[in-house]
Amino acid sequence: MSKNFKRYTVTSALPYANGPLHIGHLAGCYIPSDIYVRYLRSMGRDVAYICGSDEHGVAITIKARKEGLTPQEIVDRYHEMMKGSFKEFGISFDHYSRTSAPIHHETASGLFRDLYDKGEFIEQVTEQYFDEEAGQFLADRYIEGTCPKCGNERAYGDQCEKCGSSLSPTELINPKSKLSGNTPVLKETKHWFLDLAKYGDFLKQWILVDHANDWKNNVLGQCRSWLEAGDGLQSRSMTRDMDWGIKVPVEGAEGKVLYVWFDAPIGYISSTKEWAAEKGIDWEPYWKDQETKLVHFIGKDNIVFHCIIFPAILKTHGDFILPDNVPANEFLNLEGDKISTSRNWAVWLHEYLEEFPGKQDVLRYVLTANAPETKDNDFTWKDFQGRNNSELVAIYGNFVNRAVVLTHKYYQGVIPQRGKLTGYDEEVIAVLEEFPNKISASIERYRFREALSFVMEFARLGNKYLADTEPWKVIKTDEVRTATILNIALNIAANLAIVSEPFLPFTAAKLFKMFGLEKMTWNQAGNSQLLSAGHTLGEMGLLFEKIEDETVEKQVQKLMDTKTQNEAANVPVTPMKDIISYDDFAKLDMRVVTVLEAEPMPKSKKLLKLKVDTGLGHHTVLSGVAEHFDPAFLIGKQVTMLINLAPRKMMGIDSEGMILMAEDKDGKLKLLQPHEGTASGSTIS
Ligand code: B3M
Ligand code: ZN
Repeated sequence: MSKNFKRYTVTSALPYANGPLHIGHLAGCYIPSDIYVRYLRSMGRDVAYICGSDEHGVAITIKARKEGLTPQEIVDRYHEMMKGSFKEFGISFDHYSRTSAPIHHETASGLFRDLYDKGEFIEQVTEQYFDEEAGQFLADRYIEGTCPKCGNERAYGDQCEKCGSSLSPTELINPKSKLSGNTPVLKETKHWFLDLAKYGDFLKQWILVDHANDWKNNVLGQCRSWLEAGDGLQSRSMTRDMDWGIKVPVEGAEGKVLYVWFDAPIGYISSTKEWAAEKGIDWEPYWKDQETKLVHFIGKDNIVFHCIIFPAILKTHGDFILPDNVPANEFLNLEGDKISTSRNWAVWLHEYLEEFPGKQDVLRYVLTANAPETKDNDFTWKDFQGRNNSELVAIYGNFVNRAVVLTHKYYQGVIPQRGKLTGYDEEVIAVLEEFPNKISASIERYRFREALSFVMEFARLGNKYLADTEPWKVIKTDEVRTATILNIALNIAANLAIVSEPFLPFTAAKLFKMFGLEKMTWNQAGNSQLLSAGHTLGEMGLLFEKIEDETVEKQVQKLMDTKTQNEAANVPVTPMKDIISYDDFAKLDMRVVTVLEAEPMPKSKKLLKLKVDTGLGHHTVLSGVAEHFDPAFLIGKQVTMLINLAPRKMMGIDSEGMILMAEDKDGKLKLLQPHEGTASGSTIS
């Protein structure tokens, strides 16, 4: 199939250190890359699995502003948190670095300087939006305005999330600075552009021809639309006017940093350097030797950077290899809705770990079985429960459990000798011998869903074998036959452990322990005598357990609550009335009053008749609060009243003033009360 490489450099996108990780991250590129790498290691290959936190760019500075913290405080917090979540889910990076590391600053800055010295950048003065109040140029996401394509009023300077168009800030209609809310002005500034058009022909050949058959269709499709766009590839600025990031290492670039998408992919190289230094080996072959296979796992929104811009940079530099593949996934939705950090529409990994302790493999399983490999997909709690109960518990767990329990019961945990094989045994063994290759072939083509479905098919085969041969009945009449059945069943289970390991590493570890074995590798799989007779099994353990309706209902409820909260937050606040003078305000005589009596008004649903002590005497007020308060509740309460409102006759009674209330977004009324008892008649001003 594919060429045999000497070593592998596998990367997964560096997540922005601006928030916790959720299931969309795992499904997008971390689980697929981890499966691939675990498989390669099991095959005995030399692999560097590289990642780290992306700590630059406006994603970080915007979050810092929102939280009132410094960018450094933000990245310190989330770097640790993300690193911890990856570890808990068994994402087995060889190295997890961060782009604030000195070695990264050095590497990215060095690479920029190198291209600069070769004259690869076009220096260009352009007009960019500037916020005069904040005294700052506004990078992409600091500008919001109306999308010229779809009219969305909250489009960003670089992209409209509603219609998906990529934009430049000057295209926005009615642009506003997110820093001050003011309309920004255009001001001249110098930047360094990469002339991408120069690489157009090379990129077309390399991607659309050389990789036409091995790259995924969704990736090729996006590349084609960039490479074949009518006006060709546009040059892109590799610098920004910002103070958070890597300083531009040339003269006359004060106050400017490298564009985050220039520095972040270089983070893969710096992280590899850091890893190699710790191991005391040379990093260079992992990035420069043609016999190294470089694979970037990413989400679909990162395709242009990994397939066009970064390769153009590597190619121009000249020393580096280019990726052999960029298997990008599409997006994962949650219960039919786009995952969103700002709307809190997500399943957060740290919360999952608290609520489903020890069930990392269940999530890994569901996210792989339902991975958005070729199109966007949906995660639902119902599907999560269904796959756990009817696949992991009922098939995988049930099969392994029966084989192990029966061996303990009939043979004190010692693997029995196999006797003469039946035709059925031979058929099953033939399938067993073939399965690992079938799974390998899918993994090597980055088809992890398909690979996992084969793993499950293999477990199903074992389960069926036991159901068909019924050793628990045969034991009563034929001990030799029972021994043969269990020997074969245990060997299926041991093979299952090997091929499951990339997908379900925690489960595989438990299985190896249950078999009393060190971890076995892929090269050993496909052998029906992996476990030899006489070998003693280890201690039994529980692999999977049923997930009850109420457990998933609780999760669904949590999401519904989020939805309700979001909807409430979206109800607009009543706009401000016209400005008034102090004199207008001073005309209002507002007092704290005490309710002495309260009774319903006959024939009125809405009105209560109140007698209040205003400090100046007793007044009667009709108040439209009957649907909100019980008369008895109001008696004795201190409330706020406008006492000099012209009396009004209602239903034959003079109402001498107005009780003031707060009305919330749902139209609920709240009393306005002094926070401590106050003399009736105290003035409010
Ligand atoms: N941090 C974007 C993202 O998290 C970006 C990836 C960088 S990969 C070099 O989607
Ligand atoms: Zn739009």
